Amino acid sequence: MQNSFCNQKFPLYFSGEVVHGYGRGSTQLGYPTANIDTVSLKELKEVPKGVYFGYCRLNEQGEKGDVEPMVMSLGENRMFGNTETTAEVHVLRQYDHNFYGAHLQVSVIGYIRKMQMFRSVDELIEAIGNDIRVARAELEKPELSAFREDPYFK
Ligand code: RBF
Ligand code: MG
Repeated sequence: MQNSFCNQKFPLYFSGEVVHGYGRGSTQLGYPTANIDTVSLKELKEVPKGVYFGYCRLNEQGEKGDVEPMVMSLGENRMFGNTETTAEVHVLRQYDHNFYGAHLQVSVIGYIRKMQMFRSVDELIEAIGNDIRVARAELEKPELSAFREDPYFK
């Protein structure tokens, strides 16, 4: 499958350990993100920066979790003056704990938009809300339903 706005081939699989980020996602934005360790990021070097959607699974203490929908940002968080590339996954499910040290498997199945520089944090928050609506709508499409059952998650 290929997306018309982005020449990346999907699905794109990667996995890695959840590491500490800047701690802004949950506090400032209201959208907590699991940041993936930089070793795994090398696998993403050739992948265009941007906002993506797909599925992920969180494996904690060796226990496989459920496959959950997610949105992901890949790039520099220019809004906050960061210059290093990060991959951050926001899981579309409410959790009451953080994921530090957990192993996250990710299957990226589509591209949403480019990373942007917004005029305010409020505009970024609004954009993320919209990304989530786009992701949910895409993932409801029958032609994408098989990705939840991907053998990658078996
Ligand atoms: N940061 C940006 O600077 N520009 C963006 O367009 C942007 N889009 C994002 C979209 C999603 C779905 C998510 C989860 C994050 C996005 N971020 C973006 C990253 C955001 O700045 C980051 O998660 C927080 O600063 C916490 O590190
Ligand atoms: Mg984070």
